Amino acid sequence: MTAPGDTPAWKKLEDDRRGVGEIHLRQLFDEDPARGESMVAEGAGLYLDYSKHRLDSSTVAHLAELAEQTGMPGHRDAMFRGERINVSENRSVLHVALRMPRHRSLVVDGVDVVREVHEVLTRMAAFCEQVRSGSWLGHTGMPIRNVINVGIGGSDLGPVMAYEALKDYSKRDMEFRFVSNVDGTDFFEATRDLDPAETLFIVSSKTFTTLETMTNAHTARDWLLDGLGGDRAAVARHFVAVSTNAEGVAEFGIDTDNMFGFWEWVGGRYSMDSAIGLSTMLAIGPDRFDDMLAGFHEMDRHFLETGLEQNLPVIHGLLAVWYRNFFGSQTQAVLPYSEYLHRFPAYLQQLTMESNGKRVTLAGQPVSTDTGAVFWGEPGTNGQHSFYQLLHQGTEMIPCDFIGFNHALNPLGEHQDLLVSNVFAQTEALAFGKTVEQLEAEGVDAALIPHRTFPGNRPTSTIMVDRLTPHSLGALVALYEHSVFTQGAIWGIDSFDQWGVELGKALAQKIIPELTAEASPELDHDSSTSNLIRRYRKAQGRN
Ligand code: G6Q
Repeated sequence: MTAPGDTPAWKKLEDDRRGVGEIHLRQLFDEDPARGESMVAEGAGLYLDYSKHRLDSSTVAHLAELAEQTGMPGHRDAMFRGERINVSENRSVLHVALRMPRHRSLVVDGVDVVREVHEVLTRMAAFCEQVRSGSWLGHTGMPIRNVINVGIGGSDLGPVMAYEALKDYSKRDMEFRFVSNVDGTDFFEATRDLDPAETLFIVSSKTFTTLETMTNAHTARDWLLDGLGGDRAAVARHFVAVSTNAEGVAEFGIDTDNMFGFWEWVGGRYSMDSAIGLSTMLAIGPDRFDDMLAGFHEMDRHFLETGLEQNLPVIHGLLAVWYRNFFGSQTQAVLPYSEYLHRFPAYLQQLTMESNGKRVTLAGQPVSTDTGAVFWGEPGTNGQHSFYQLLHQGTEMIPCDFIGFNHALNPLGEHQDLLVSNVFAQTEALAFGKTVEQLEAEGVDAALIPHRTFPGNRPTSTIMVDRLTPHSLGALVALYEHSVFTQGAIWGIDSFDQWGVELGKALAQKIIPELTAEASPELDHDSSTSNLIRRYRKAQGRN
């Protein structure tokens, strides 16, 4: 793989940055009034308008050359073939196999992974039918009304986001909750008003060793047994597991017949469409879960089969590279105009920042260019009444994704038209701003003109979707997954490991016994950490 900075395309892009990159969007639209119709791409039911970006079609061609010259398309094909592109963990990266149709086959290391995927999906569907129909009974003979997913990180963020996003399609007479934080408050608040006799826990953990999840799972087991009179046989009717660690699941006391597996080639943050999506399937039902997988798959095919300059995830990823590397943009905002997508930015934070927050190349050398930006966001229109001020008039230029829908799921009066008018108005204002001349023509007081001027030239993508459905959610998530892939491949990094997260898993282990030991422990930390430990011990009445 060639380092991005060593490619001929990089030099052209440096020129573009000094050329078209300095031209105001007002002028770019004056010179090419049709760019709003030509700088668009469509695929898997999504429409991307990237005309309000600080580039022209030749820059897009140069960015596509950068992708070619860094070997991105070959890397993509290697992922789809099941090659071990996660080099630091020596693993294949096959979330795309999770959504391949049943008739397909993908043999990796002698195993047809698609067949295995569908075996698990079939078992999940049978289980979900039982719970949803009320035929799966709890220990005391009552049907399940409450489902609590216990997991963290990739075993939580996808399930929460998908449940919230697809709530309109969910079984409304069931309650779905999610416990992730090791802060006992999370468990307490999730269970305080529930009857254990009607509650099912899904313990979701790829490794089944994660501190937070195992702590919450043990607390859940105690809560259940306390509530149901202590008969350990109750666990089998109220606990199921989603994991790759059958031994750990059995040790916990969950019958492995009630375990839904997945594979080491599914990264946590790429797992919401695996068995980790069991809570999603319980909420929306197996058929709609299939629709979601079909949406993912349609975007996978688009990514694999469409030319780079018409390829949504590729264009999206190239734009991220353009701003990160040529404008020095450190952050990117994601602004979904749907209340149902209120957890989507948090989900994307993990997908993007855990994947591309890397500082060495696949070969272990320091990278020669900046890598992943900070992702953040909130749903519109709420964000407009807070941080959009900085987007419009701050000193930073922050590229934004606006995500809008043609049709509301809850059409009420004129809400939908008002909502979408805000999408269009915001992107227009960010691009074109408001000039001194316009303000003067409006008769604005001269002293106020500097305050009321909007520089514009602030880039946005508009992603329009017909309606939020399981299918379109799948396509939207896959768009971002493959955009992240495109960026990581160009930067030559491993987007599929997460050693920074592993560090967090190990660090607390040393300090736990130092906090809990009866006798004052020997501390060999820095003075700040040791002092904080001593103060905390004192607050607990320990010396
Ligand atoms: C995701 C990360 C991380 C992981 C959690 C939970 O890509 O690896 O967020 O999902 O740490 O891990 P377990 O599923 O093993 O409990």
